[in-house]
Amino acid sequence: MSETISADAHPLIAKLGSVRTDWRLAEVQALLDLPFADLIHHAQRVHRANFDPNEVQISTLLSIKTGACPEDCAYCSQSIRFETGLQSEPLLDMGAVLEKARVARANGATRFCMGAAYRSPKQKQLDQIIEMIKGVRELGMETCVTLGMLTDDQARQLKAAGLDYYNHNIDTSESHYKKVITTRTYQDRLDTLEACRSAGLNVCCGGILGLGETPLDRAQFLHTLATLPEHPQSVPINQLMQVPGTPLYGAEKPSALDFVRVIAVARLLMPRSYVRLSAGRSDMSDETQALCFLAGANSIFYGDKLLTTENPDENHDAALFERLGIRAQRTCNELSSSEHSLQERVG
Ligand code: SAM
Ligand code: DTB
Ligand code: SF4
Repeated sequence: MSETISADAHPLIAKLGSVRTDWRLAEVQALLDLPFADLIHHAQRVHRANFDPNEVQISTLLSIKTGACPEDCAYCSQSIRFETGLQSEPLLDMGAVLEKARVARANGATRFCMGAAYRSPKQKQLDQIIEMIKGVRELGMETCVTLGMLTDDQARQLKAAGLDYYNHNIDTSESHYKKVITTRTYQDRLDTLEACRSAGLNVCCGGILGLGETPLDRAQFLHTLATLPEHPQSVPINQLMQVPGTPLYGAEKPSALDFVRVIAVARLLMPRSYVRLSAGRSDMSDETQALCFLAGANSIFYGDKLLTTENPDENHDAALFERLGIRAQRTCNELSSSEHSLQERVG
């Protein structure tokens, strides 16, 4: 019998667990290609070294300005260029936003994420959103907004207002990005991410699988994330929500196992970041989601709506958490004890 070399003796495996921003593309590809059992073993090992493996952070999304977006992102229901049948809505008022935030808090969310269909916000819009951020923070929740491209000054204003996270996704590899979006460049995305980082905001940055990308695109996408000057504190991995009328409607879906592999490699590349199992859970079995948690995903969007598309209903998620013995992470300082919350049901 020929002598086999232990996979654990491989220099790449031996280095797993340390926080690095100098990953090589070949290393990312080697991780994506590991035998599935080895990949999950290492991802779970690194996950346990940094997080409670039975705890998941809960965020809730609200679209505060819907549709009529001038950008041409080929996946998006909100672009003005595609006939998706979406009803556009102007910026919500403060009362409506706070009402939704209270409900999300009562349901166990500790972070409230507000999304707007802008290319970039105008000062008047930013001023209104800054008031919303302050209001949501007063409820004791963490805040996240996603408003498109920001200048350095806008990022600083958001930081001064107390914003916790700015979401801005790179979506895919640089070369595939050009095929999905023509109205801005990958460098535009990287510039906004840098504006947020230098303003001291926590960065939430990830992407979407199922945009017609190749395995190399997925490796390059993960490599770009993991070689940013600092790892994003939160890394949302979305599966495309296919919207009739968008160019990517009907695109090939990633296999469940390929999706889990990407989650596991994100966990290995960015050991201390929250990896969010984001859009697409309504298309996934409970078993696929369980594998994602095993692979190191530790955050979800909770609530039956994402921005404009569906998400699993709260009862289904509460039951899934219970079956898996997962607790919702408690970081919210003002949870109401009398309300019927996910925390109380499964915490
Ligand atoms: N307009 C801003 C922007 O694009 O930066 C913020 C809102 S936009 C809806 C936020 C993110 O949602 C996008 O960057 C994209 O990654 C994700 N997204 C949009 N449509 C999606 C879909 N159909 N499926 C999965 N993710 C989607
Ligand atoms: C992210 O990565 N996923 C969220 C959040 N950031 C803003 C958005 C998902 C949107 C899914 C499509 C929709 O509901 O319109
Ligand atoms: Fe506009 Fe954002 Fe949708 Fe692109 S993803 S069309 S920028 S709302």
